[in-house]
Amino acid sequence: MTKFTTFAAAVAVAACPMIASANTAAELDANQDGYLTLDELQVAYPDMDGDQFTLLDLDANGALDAEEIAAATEAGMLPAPNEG
Ligand SMILES: [Ca+2]
Ligand SMILES: [Ca+2]
Repeated sequence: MTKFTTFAAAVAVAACPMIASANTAAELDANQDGYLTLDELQVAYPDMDGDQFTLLDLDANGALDAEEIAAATEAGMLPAPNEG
């Protein structure tokens, strides 16, 4: 069983879910659930308010998924934070 457990752990690491295409979004995703909430966005974008967030949250589920983040970025509404 030890061998199997080790193998399973290795697979789990290799299969670690990736957030689609957005490193920045992944970094902002504090709880790593794959979605950015207003609170998470405000860490990088303190000026983001509820009205802006509502505009970005296309399906109005209270969180931005990868598609919504990509759309917001393309629209210039979610500028990449300065990278040092
Ligand atoms: Ca999150
Ligand atoms: Ca959404």
